[in-house]
Amino acid sequence: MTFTPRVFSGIKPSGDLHLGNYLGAIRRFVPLQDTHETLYCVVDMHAITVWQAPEDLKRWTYEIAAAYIASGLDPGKSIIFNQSQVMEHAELSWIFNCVARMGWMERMTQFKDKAGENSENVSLGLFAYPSLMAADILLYKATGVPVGDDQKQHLELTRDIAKKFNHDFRKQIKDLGFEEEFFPITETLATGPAMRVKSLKDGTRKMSKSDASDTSTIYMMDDAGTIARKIKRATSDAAPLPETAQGLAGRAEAENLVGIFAALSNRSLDDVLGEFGGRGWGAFKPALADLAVAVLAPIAGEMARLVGDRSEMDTILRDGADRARAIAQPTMDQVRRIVGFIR
Ligand code: AQP
Repeated sequence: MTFTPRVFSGIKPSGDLHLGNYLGAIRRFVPLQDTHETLYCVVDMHAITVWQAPEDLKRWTYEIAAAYIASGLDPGKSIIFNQSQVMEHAELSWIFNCVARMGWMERMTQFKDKAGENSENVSLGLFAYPSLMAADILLYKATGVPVGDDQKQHLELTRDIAKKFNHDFRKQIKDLGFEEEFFPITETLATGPAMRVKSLKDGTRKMSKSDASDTSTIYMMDDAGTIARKIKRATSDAAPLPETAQGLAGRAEAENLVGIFAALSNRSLDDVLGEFGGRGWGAFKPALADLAVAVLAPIAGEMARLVGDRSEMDTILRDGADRARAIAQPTMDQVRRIVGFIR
C-alpha cells in the first residue's frame, strides 16, 4: 500500500439538511476519523451547478459545517472546510474535463435524472459535475469514500479518470520518480448498512433537500413539535406492523418508517418489529417521533449555537482550508509538471 489511508466526502449546500443526510452520510463519517485521515468538505462549487441565491448558499454552507461538528466530527482530527477556499479543486477538475470522455459523462444517470426533460437548458457545470467530484477525491489521493448507492456510478467514473490519467502520463509519472500509479483507485467504504431514507409522503422517492414539500422531509433543525407533527402525518397504510422484516415487502412507506426507527436506534428491522409487530401506527408513530427528537434535538441545539457564531465557524473553515491546501498544493504542482505546463 503506497497511499495513506485517506477519506474524502462532502455534502452540497443546496438546502436545509435532513434526516437522510444525517443517517446516510454525516453519521457514517464520524467513526472514520479514528481510523483514517479524513477530509469533510462543504461542496459549495457543486451546489452552484443549479441556481443558489448567494445568501442561502452562505447560510447552508455554515449549516453543513455546523452539522458536521455537532454530529461528532472533531475539527482537530478531521479537516473540515468549504471547497471554494481551495482553488486547486477547480484547476484539477479542468484537467479531468480533458481526460474524461464525452461518452463516459453522457452515461451518468444522475445527470439524466436531475436534468430531466430540460437537458438543453441546464448548466454546463451540472453536466461536468462528476469530473469535479473526481477532482475533489483525487486532489487528496483519497483511498476511500463513504458514499451511498446513488454515488456509485460517479465513483466508478473517478476510478476511470484516475486509470486513464495514470496510463496516458505513465512516462512523465515515472520520470517524476513514481514507481506505481500517481492517483489511487479509490474504493467505496462501507461503514454499516447504507440507509436510504425515503420521503414521508411517498416511500418510493428519496428524502431530498430540494423536495418542494416541507411535510415530506424531517430537517435536522426542525423543533420537537414539528418532527412529531410530520411523523404523525407521514403516509402509512391500514395494516398493523408485520412481525418480521419480510412482511415489509411491498409496503414502501411502512418499510421506510421502520427503517428510520431501526437506523436511529442502531437496531435491526427484525428487532424493531419484535417490539412493534402486530401493533398499529398509533403506537409506532409516537415512539418514532420520541426517538427522532431524542437523537436530533441535541445536535440541532449545538448546530444553532455554532451557526450563531460566524467568527468561530470562519476560523474553523479557514483552518480546514489551510490544512487541505497543504495536501493539495504539492499534488497539483506535480500534476502541472506531469501534464507539461511550464511554471
Ligand atoms: N434520502 C437519503 N437517504 C440517505 N442518504 C442520503 N443522502 C442524501 N439524501 C439521502 C446522502 O447525503 C449526502 C449528501 O449529498 P449531496 O448534498 O451531495 O446531495 P444529494 O445526495 O443529492 O442530497 P439531497 O439531499 O437529495 O440534495 P439535493 O436535493 O440538492 O440533490 C450523500 O452522501 C447522499 O448519499
